[in-house]
Amino acid sequence: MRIDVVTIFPEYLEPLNVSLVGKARQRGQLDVRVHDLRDWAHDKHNTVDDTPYGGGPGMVMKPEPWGEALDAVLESGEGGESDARPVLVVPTPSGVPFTQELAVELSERPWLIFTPARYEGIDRRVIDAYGERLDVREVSIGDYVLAGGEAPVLVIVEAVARLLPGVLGNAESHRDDSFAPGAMADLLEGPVYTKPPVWRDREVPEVLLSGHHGKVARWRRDEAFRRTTANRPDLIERCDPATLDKHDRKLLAELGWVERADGRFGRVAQAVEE
Ligand code: ABV
Repeated sequence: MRIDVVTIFPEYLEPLNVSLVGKARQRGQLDVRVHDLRDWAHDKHNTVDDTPYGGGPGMVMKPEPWGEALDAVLESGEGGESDARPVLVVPTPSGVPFTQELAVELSERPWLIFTPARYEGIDRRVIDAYGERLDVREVSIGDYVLAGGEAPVLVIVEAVARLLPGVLGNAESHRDDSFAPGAMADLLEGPVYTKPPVWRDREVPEVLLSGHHGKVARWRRDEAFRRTTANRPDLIERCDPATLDKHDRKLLAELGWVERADGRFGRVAQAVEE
């Protein structure tokens, strides 16, 4: 897979040289190219932003440097690995939520181009113009506002890179990831333990030492339900009831969840305090 990143802070992308992504690059599984947007800003101060039409706070990134940068990146791919339509990934708080499903989709494409913005964003005409030549995905990594799209690029690239064939070692592997399609049906993962069996008077749950695979699997599933109900009740609410057995239903009931008429689960209505 080829990944291009155009940014005014190339040094912000240094973490792409280390750990899983860095190793994938060394092995030739990933071709990452980081470009400085200011290379395509030609005035004395390499200006990349200007005041917004219509007024308002902040600055907007000018279209001309982005246009030249993207043309140069696209031209560098001609005749190469990149005959397929590249994906233009634009991190923005107004994008679609970045999910494991989107990570899988992106991991199946040969060429991703990221355009992290600072200031209030990029002049809209850039995204509209390149939308005619590229598959644009405006993506948000969560409901909070950052100072720029560089940190989201690091997040998205790592989530995608670990899905590429041969990138994850066998010790890791993503079959059981929370959120992986086909993991424990949309439940969060429970707690994990390793040696020693007693640490500061705290014992590893006995069932994990029992060697009883069936009991271990059930315990893990119970812990997954406890965590998911506590931290992500929204996942329980949209859980497919057909994936729940009698034991699951009993546990959910103990945790204060009830099966509604449509089969889905909801929190037991709480009495309103005086
Ligand atoms: C991109 N906040 S994505 C650019 N959550 C600026 C801020 C920002 C993003 C996100």
